[in-house]
Amino acid sequence: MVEVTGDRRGPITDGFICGKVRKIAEHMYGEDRLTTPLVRTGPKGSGRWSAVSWDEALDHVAGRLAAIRGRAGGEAILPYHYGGSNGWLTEGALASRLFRRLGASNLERTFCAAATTAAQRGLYGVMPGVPLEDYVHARLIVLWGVNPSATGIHLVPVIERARAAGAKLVVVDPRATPLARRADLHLAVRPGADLPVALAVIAALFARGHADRRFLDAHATGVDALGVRAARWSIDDAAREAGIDAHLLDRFIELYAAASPAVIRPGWGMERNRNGGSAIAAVLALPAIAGKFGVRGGGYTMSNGDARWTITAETAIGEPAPPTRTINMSQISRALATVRDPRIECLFVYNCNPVVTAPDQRALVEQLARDDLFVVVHDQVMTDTAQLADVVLPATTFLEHRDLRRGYGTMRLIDAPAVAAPVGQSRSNNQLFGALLDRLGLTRAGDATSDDDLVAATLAASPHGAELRAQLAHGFAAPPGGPNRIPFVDVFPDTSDGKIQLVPEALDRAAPDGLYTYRPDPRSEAYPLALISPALATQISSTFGQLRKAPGQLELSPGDAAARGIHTGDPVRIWNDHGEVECLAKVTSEVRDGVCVLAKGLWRRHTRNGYTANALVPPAVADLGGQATYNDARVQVARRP
Ligand SMILES: Nc1nc2c(c(=O)[nH]1)N[C@H]1C(S)=C(S)[C@@H](COP(=O)(O)OP(=O)(O)OC[C@H]3O[C@@H](n4cnc5c(=O)[nH]c(N)nc54)[C@H](O)[C@@H]3O)O[C@H]1N2
Ligand SMILES: Nc1nc2c(c(=O)[nH]1)N[C@H]1C(S)=C(S)[C@@H](COP(=O)(O)OP(=O)(O)OC[C@H]3O[C@@H](n4cnc5c(=O)[nH]c(N)nc54)[C@H](O)[C@@H]3O)O[C@H]1N2
Ligand SMILES: [Mo]
Repeated sequence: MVEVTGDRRGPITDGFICGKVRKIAEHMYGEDRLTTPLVRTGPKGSGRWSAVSWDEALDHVAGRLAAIRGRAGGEAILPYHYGGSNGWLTEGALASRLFRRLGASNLERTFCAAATTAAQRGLYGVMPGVPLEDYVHARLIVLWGVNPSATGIHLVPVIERARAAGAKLVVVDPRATPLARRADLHLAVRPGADLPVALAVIAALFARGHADRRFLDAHATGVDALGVRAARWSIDDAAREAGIDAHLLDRFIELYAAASPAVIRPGWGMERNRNGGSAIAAVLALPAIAGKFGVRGGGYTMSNGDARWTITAETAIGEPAPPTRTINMSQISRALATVRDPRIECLFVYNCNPVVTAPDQRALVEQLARDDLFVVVHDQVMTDTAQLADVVLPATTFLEHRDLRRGYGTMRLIDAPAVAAPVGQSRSNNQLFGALLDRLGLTRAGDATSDDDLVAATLAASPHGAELRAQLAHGFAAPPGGPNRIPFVDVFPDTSDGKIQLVPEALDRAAPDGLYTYRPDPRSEAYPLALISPALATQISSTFGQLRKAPGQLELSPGDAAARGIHTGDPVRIWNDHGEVECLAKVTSEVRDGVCVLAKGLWRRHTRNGYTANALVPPAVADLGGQATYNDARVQVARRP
């Protein structure tokens, strides 16, 4: 493998890719790459390992799984995986078959997009949003808690083309992101205050006669109920809560009401706090209230995972999910400490690096270091999580195994072949889990086991399988119905009555205080600053963190820094009741007062005391979906002497 670049056949990729994945060769062939199975020989975390053969490693792991299951029951085993960058073959597939047949505990996967998915499904069901390509048609683009310059670079040129044709740009973000600096309007809200802002917009749209009554009568229920809840928020009150100028909010309302096509791109920054689910629901309600659907480039876009692919891995897995208990991955520190009957005795980690991506890092590190917890990690490099494992197994990268994956934003599916020889003895997830199924006597006649068979079984289970297979043979497939459907022209909600549920009953019951109820900012005298941990352009998740040389930096506003006598380059301490981080400060007017930033994806080596932003993130969950609340940390900061 010498170079990776963007496919020119894709209308969105258009020949370029992010700087992050361009580093893949360094990752594949670098010194941190795992090349053989390793078994711990010293105390946990000591870094003392002995290299063993795959046969020895598999015998050891299978033996421990069988022993734990025999003594304590299958639920004492917890598979721990996120798989944000994985497709159908490497996330799920044979791993699901293995852990289902073992009767292991289920994992509720809530690091990302859990609140968003709950809200979106509740309001619209499974409905594809506005294709990113269609943003060129928009007259107004609203980026709400999203930073495409770092996390969705292929949208940036589309936005620029729309702007060149006269479109306006609004950004709602506590930080002055690159696009916020170029926007027509930037609402620098306090983290967690999007809900009052969106409700005040809804209330004003109703009060000023901007609500599209004809559209709502035809396509929505819960209109009056939402109107009543939104009416609790005036523009002045919402602006005060969000710490923004009320005139700017007023301007946004008028811009949004007047523009068509208008499209909202909500990101994942706003879901990660106590109000996240209600906030995203209120934002997703805006295009319905204001009648923005029904034209090309009008509406909203989330991940477009809901493109109605009609594909499921269930047939290929060949084993229904057992009714075993469910553990929320975002509360793993507590689960390991407190869950009983049975206690979790084995954590099997793959596609995940929880030591630096899960909340409540200090407590999690303590739990993982326990001698009575058997930890297996399957990964490509020696991650911070692998450091604390009993057994480390070398995994292939996406260039060394096949995967069937869909775009995150784009409505495209690709069957990506292995194009490079696996480094060392690395094995794919299906090779690993297939071997464990065999060793544990859990493989059954008729199981699809090879990647070929798994892909064939997955496509065969789709009513559109033949059509998808034919397209895949030519590079990539579009969802049945095409990649450029217009919401409310070509696609409609698939809720029970086919209408938008503006106050879905199930969500109203699920949210602790009812949907659209604001829970106040948790800042206190002791912890007055909101710490958020967004992505950087150079680093988005924890992947490739081993290649990063630069130390972590806490970004502070000039006002907050001056109040604490802090200058750029100073060593600082950031703390709250959950943990403490020691790193360097950077003073910048790109963050608003009251907010500080420590990027996500840092590894333990990037700070002085070996803890990252995740040490300050509470193990609490958002109002919907069991979502992790990464941006709900409140902290104090001081200069270190
Ligand atoms: N190349 C590449 N692209 C990726 C990924 C990758 O690995 N590689 N990963 C993908 C993944 S998993 C994800 S989740 C996405 C994340 O994509 P984004 O949603 O863009 O990610 P973040 O940087 O977490 O947050 C976006 C913005 O939200 C702001 N924010 C924080 N809190 C709040 C709030 O309360 N309200 C508002 N309005 N804004 C807030 C932050 O300042 C930040 O600028 O990126 C995806 N994109
Ligand atoms: N503080 C803070 N923390 C956050 C967030 C935040 O905003 N703030 N955001 C959260 C978000 S949006 C996300 S998506 C999560 C991501 O959380 P994680 O999923 O834990 O993070 P990744 O860096 O994507 O880790 C994936 C790991 O899987 C490995 N891997 C990749 N492919 C394979 C494979 O095929 N097989 C195996 N066995 N391993 C593989 C990679 O080498 C990497 O170590 O982080 C969350 N953590
Ligand atoms: Mo994510």
